[in-house]
Amino acid sequence: MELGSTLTQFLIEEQWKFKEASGEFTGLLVDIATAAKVISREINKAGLNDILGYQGGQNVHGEQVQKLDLFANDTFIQTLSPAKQLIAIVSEEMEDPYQVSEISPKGKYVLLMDPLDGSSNIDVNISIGSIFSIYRRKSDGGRATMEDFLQSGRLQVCAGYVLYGSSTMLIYTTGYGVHGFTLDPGIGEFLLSHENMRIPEEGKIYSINEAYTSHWDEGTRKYVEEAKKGEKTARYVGSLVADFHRNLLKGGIFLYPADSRNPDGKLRLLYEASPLAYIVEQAGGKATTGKGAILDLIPEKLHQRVPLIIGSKKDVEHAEACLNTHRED
Ligand code: P6P
Repeated sequence: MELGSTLTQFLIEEQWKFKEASGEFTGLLVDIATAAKVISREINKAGLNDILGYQGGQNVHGEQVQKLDLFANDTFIQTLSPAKQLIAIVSEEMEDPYQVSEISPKGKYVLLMDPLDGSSNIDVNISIGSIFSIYRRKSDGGRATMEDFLQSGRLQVCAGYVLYGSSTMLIYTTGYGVHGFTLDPGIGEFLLSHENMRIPEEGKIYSINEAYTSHWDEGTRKYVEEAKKGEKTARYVGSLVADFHRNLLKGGIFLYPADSRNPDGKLRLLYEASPLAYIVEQAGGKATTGKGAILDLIPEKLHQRVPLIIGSKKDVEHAEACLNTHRED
């Protein structure tokens, strides 16, 4: 039986295309995949291990932190720190960056992540995900500084996510297409299943939480109204990675816009919107705040929120037109 390319084989073949590549980056992605396997194993038996339910603590944003959020955060840190390629890790679960530079002074990269997004869905067995973004350090030597993290999304060297769903998938881009790998738990390998993923130019799915209709601005209301009049159907999982991945495969648009309660939306720029924006643009789609491309934003704070409208090019352009025609500011 043809096994197909493993993630490691694929990464090494990709690395050979760049004669100056040192292999450090390949090692970093392999370690991310290792962490994903450990997290996937834990998620798949969470109900049995009584790992469900609130840790009782809260994260930096005052949100209840589920045990698996902490487990995922710790797993990435424990797996990636010894690798020596990273000088620091930023995580939704940690107020400040985790400095690794003491043990890896020659590290070239910083990693920003949402270790487990959508964790409120854990208890009800809905797909959840990890999202990551990697940049080259800008500071020269020593501990990582804010300039290493607050970089435009266009400077990402890699962006990816892991979807813990009916199967566990790892999807990533390094600027040379979007590639998807499916975990075969029987052999513990991520196997190439979706090479050069492309998002359909237009889709039939719109994804937004319509419970907030009364808080939307006129432009958002107008877009959703037109979507309803058209051929579209509504799908909303409430788990960003699941909603994004479905649209990447089938086409469609996901919107978490600014509204009267959240003028900057809910989702985080550095480790949610920006990596997914890099992936969707590499797959031929678009990602905008409604006023401009996500990847053109210059971040000001580690945990800053941003409105996110992302998906098929034509759908996002139509949504942008509605938002700008009916802009209230
Ligand atoms: P709402 C999950 O908590 C999350 O961060 C994303 O995964 C998801 O897209 C969004 O929030 C859902 O938010 O306000 O619709 O429940």
